[in-house]
Amino acid sequence: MARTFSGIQPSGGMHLGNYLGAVRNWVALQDKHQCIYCVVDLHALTTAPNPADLRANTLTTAGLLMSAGIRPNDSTLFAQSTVGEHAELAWMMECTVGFGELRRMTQFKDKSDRTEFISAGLFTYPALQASDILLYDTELVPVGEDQRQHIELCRDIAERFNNRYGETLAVPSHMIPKAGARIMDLQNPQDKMSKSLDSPGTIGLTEDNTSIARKFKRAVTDSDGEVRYDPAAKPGVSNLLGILAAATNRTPEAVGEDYSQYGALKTDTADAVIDLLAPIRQSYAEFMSDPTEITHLLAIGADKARVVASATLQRAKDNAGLILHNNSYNNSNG
Ligand code: ATP
Ligand code: LTN
Repeated sequence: MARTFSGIQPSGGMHLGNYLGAVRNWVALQDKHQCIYCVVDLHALTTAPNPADLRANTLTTAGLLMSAGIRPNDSTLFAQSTVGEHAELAWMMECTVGFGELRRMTQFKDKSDRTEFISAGLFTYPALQASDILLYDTELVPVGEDQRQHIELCRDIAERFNNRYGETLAVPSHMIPKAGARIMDLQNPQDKMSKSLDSPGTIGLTEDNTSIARKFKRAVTDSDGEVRYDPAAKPGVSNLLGILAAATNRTPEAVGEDYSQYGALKTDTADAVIDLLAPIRQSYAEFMSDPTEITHLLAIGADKARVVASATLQRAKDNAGLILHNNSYNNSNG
């Protein structure tokens, strides 16, 4: 069966953009593929979070994924740091990617502009991401638009590795949804909705209905009064159309034709989002009533992931000329 892999950072509460851009597709793919989903806590270390926050956010992110419909019995759900192969293959990926390639990554440029201490890990972040993906012979990587460049770089890394050392790593493709791939902040519609910005224009996945309705009511639009999908000229209105389209499985252009007033568009978008998120909020409350169960499920997931990851890592090390201690010991002992 084809394999799907994707990851999410435990950098705080998940938001509507994570759900519409990525997680909703993760859930749907479970019926077609063998799916592996990872809470990428090592990636979160790039910005030195408080340890207690990181630990708590890893559990709540896993809880949110299950509340959104990830089934740990069918899929493999685990925390990145518990499968050591990720960090080990990442070094080999760092030696396969070019400094110039990493320097062109727009996520690095954006994030380094916003931080005082720019860690080397923030710069080499896509090499660890390539390791995540390539360890599982992944065919498909469902992500939002902001990750397109990283997945393309991952393909280049895999191809370069294979050219150097012979066929070793499967070359993956990205899956980016037509609607919902880039949800913008409701207060600053020129910026993408983000966990780490902590903006009043972010809609959390477990936010209550009143708060969701209020945030949509206050969403920034413009003063020309025309409902039209035009992200460059009308970012606020286009974002509302994009959200409503993604939530109702239509195109933003088609949704735009149904409205002539901003007020009705805001109300209907809020209602559609409330319908989408209310069941997630309910099941999240149930999941979080027993966090030890989440820890237990993540441990089972890690055991499943390690079986695949260790085989790929051994193959990559062997092909690159690294000595496989276990094998040579076994061989010399018959
Ligand atoms: P951070 O702000 O901490 O960088 P984030 O909100 O960008 O976090 P990630 O953990 O980096 O979230 O991303 C998880 C998944 O959600 C990725 O596939 C990413 O492309 C997708 N995603 C993130 N933000 C959005 C958004 N605003 N619209 C659509 N998809 C998004
Ligand atoms: N870089 C991604 C998170 C991420 C990821 C991955 C996504 C880490 N490893 C592997 C897809 C596949 C982000 O910042 N959203």
